Amino acid sequence: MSGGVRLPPIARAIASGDRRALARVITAVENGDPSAVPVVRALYARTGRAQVVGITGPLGVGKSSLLNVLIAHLRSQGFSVGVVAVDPSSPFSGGSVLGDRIRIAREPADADVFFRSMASRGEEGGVATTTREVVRLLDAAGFDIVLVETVGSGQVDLAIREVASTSVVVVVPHLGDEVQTLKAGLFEIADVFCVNKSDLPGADIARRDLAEMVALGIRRDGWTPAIVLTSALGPSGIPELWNAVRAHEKFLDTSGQRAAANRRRLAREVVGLVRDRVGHELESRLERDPEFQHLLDRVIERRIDPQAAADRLYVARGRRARSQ
Ligand SMILES: Nc1nc2c(ncn2[C@@H]2O[C@H](COP(=O)(O)OP(=O)(O)OP(=O)(O)O)[C@@H](O)[C@H]2O)c(=O)[nH]1
Ligand SMILES: [Mg+2]
Repeated sequence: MSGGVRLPPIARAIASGDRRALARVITAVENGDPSAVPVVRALYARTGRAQVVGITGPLGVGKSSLLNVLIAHLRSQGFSVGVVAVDPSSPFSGGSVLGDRIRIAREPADADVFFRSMASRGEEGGVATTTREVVRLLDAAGFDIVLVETVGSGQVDLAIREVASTSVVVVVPHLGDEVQTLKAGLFEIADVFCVNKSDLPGADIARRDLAEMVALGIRRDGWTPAIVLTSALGPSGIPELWNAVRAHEKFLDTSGQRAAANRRRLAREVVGLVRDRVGHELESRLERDPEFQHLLDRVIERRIDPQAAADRLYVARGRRARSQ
């Protein structure tokens, strides 16, 4: 879509800073309401301006508490901040639980902070798509910085990589086995390691362990992950945390990695959308396809194996596509 396209009224409202319109469309996105689709699409041309930072890490390490003090720091510098917290427990089935879990103190009057928590309903890919769309809405709504909190496991990590230009992995002193897990999964996505709860003993040991780990691994993009110590309680280390994020953002610009990563992300998104469509189309067509049903009978009877059935269908599909 080009600049001259007229926006639907609700999209225009979002772009001009109407927070209620924003909240309403985010709810629609979360609910998979088709009315959100044209709004998100119309606003795409206005996205790409916000700086999107992911905050991830194991349960209870203090991600929400950190966000809370980070927001205050960013507000004191004049930035507007949108926050999406992808919560592992469903806020819809357990509203009171959510109240305990998310400890973001909000100034209701401050229109330059917008906070939203979302359930991660566990459906594959769903969180990633929803998160991406909500981040884009916040971006189009004009927030300078968008912070995304997710718990570091499984699909949610992928979501972070797909939406954030800088990812902060939060850990706590006494990492122990956690370091092993981190090595496997989170290391590639950690642009900044944040050792939170550094008011507790063992923070320096954690820093040293992480430094050893960082020294061992060479990242493909050439960035050396920063390590910062914070406490959300003091608070302390918050400006340092933000400086580390900024240093990574600067690296993205000077190294050309921002453009490359952006291109890769969007390529994955478009390919994923095509794959979804092809998959759905194929599924519904195969259900009605006598050849498929016949092959399936033979698979059930153990006369051919599933791979062989797939081979035949794939070849037949190619033939059909060529003859069209
Ligand atoms: N001592 C200490 N406690 C902290 C610090 N930051 C957070 N906490 C405490 O750790 C607990 C968990 O904090 P949260 O901010 O909810 O952690 P979280 O990572 O967002 O938790 P989940 O979203 O449930 O994964 C709370 O009791 C906080 O008060 C810190 O810097 N030092
Ligand atoms: Mg939290």
